[in-house]
Amino acid sequence: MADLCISKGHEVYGMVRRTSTSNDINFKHLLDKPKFHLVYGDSLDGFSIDTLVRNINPDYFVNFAAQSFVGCSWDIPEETFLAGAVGVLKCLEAIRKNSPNCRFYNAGSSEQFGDVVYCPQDEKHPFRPRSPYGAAKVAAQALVKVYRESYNLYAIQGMLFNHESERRGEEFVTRKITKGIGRIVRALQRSESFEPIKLGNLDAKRDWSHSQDFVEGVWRMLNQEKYREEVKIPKLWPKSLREYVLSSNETHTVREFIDIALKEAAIEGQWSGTGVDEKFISNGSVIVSVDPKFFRPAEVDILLGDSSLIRKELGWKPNISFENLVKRMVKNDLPHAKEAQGQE
Ligand code: F7E
Repeated sequence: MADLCISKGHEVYGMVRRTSTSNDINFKHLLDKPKFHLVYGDSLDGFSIDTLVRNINPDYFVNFAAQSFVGCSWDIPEETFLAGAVGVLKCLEAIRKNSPNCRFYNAGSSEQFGDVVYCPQDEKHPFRPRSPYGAAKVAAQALVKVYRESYNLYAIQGMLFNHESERRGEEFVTRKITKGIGRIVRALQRSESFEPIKLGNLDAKRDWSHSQDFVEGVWRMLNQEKYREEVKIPKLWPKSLREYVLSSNETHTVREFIDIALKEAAIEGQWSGTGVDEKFISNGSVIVSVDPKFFRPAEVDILLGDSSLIRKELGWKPNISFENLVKRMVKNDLPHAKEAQGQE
C-alpha cells in the first residue's frame, strides 16, 4: 500500500508499534525515500493515534493494523479483538475529532462470512464469523458504518479475500509452503536430510489473490467518485459510499496450492494416504505431511468471493492469476533466488 501511494506521488507516514527487535524487512526499500516517514504509534494507544492524526492531518488513513493470524486468534482472543475492533474505534475517533475530511479505510476480511450459507460470497452475504479474528472484523465494520452515518465521514471497510505475496508472513499457509519448499530444495541440492512441511487441513478452500492487485482495489474504494461512472458529490457520502468485496472469484484447496508449488520447484511425486496419514512423497522422501496441531478449533471450509460489484462500478480487476501467484512465491523462496538477493 505504501509502495502504491508513493508511486502516486503521496507522502506516506507508516506507523510503527515499538518492539524490541525490528521488523522492517517489508519496507526496508522505502526507508531512504524522502516521501516515506516512520512514526511511533499504536492503534490501541488512543493518545498516540490522536496526536498523529492531529499533527499529520492526513488525506487518507489506511488501517491494516491487526492480529491478523486467524489460527492464533483462539490463543490470544482479547488482543485480537482489541486490535481488530477497539483499535479501529480509536482511529475513527481521532479522525472525527481532528481531521474529519480524512478518508479512512479499514481492512475487512472474508473471515467475516465464516460459516458460509451460499457460494460465491458477495457484499450481501451475512456475517457468520467462526473465529475471534472474524468476530473482531465484523465488530469493526459495524463501527465504521456507525461513524460514516453519524458523522458523515468517508469511512469504509473492504471485505478482502485471502491476498498473498512474496512478502507474506511465514506462518500463513501459502508462505509456509513456499518457504518449506525452498528449504527442502536446498537440502536436496546439498544431499542433506530434511523435515517435511507439516500442515493442517489440506481440504480447506480459499480464494487467493496477489496483494498487489488488492491494494489497487483499496485505492479505488478510497476514491470512489473518481472511479464511478456517475460522479457523486461528497455531501452524499454516507448514502453513496460502498463497501466492496475483493476476490479472484476462484477457489482452490490447500492441496492444489501445494501441487502447483511443487511443480514449479520441479519436485515430482504423488499423494498417498488420507486424513492425518496423507503425505506427499517424492523419491521415497516425505515432502508434505499432516500434523493435527495445525487444525483449527473451528474451520472455515470454503471461501469463494464474488467481486463483480467493484469490477462493474469501479473498473477494478485482478491481473495476477492464482497459478502466477503460486509461481512467483515459489521462485522468490527457492535457494538461488535468496542467494541472488544476498539473504542467505
Ligand atoms: O490459512 C489452512 C487453514 O492462515 C488458510 C489472513 O490474511 O486470510 C488469511 O486468513 C487455510 C486455512 O489464512 C495450515 O486451516 C492448513 O483454512 O493462510 P491462512 P486464513 O486463515 O485464511 C483472511 C482473508 C484474513 O483476513 C486473515 O487475516 O489454510 N491450513 N494447514 C493452514 N493454515 C496455516 N496458517 N498453517 C498450516 O499449517
